[in-house]
Amino acid sequence: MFNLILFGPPGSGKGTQSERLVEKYGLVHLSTGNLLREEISQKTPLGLEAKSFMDKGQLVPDEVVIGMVDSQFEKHKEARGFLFDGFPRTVAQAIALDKLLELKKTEITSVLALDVSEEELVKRLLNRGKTSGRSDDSDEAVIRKRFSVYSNETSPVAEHYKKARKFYNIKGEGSVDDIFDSLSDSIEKRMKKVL
Ligand code: B4P
Repeated sequence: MFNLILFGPPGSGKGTQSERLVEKYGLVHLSTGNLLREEISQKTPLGLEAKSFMDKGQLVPDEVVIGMVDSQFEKHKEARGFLFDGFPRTVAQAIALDKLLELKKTEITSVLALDVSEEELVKRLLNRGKTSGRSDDSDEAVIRKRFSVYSNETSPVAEHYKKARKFYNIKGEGSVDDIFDSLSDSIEKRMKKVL
């Protein structure tokens, strides 16, 4: 299997690039943000719990997110690989993911991290907030809170994968097409080694 993580702060383009990458490489797209928003729109108990965290710019508790990922694995037993988008966001989630993949006799191939300045991120998210109806994108204070959560809880995940020599930085500013080309180049280098 070929399992990728697309990593980066809120608004760095993980969702945008993932949609194209899964199509090009035939991977299953596993976006925890999208899964949570689906639960919210269906007003499930999990969705109602998640919304209270997301609206404040906080992370949804690890056990909720890990359970959700586990059931996606069950649903896609035949996948040739996964693209994880927005997951893992804590070291506990990264450790849980390693274990889940080990049970499937596979592992993360590489982590591609999108580098974008904070000023550009705020601009993108406020802009999306105008049209998406996402409550976590409309308020600059909530956006700033998401950055502080990212730097405290999510950036240590980078260290986890750096230690495993699986972490690669990619310039995340510029046109969507140029960033997609850089990601594709990096993926194809790793694919040659794995497949
Ligand atoms: P997510 O849904 O993962 O979303 P995100 O981090 O806000 O954005 P992403 O990086 O995907 O940006 P996008 O491509 O859309 O998380 C939302 C919330 O869910 C979290 O805050 C948290 O509460 C919860 N959550 C999710 N996963 C969790 C987990 N594992 N554990 C706990 N909680 C979790 O791009 C953003 C905007 O930029 C778009 O409008 C796009 O059009 C624009 N854009 C993209 N690329 C661009 C480019 N090159 N130039 C200009 N604009 C660009």
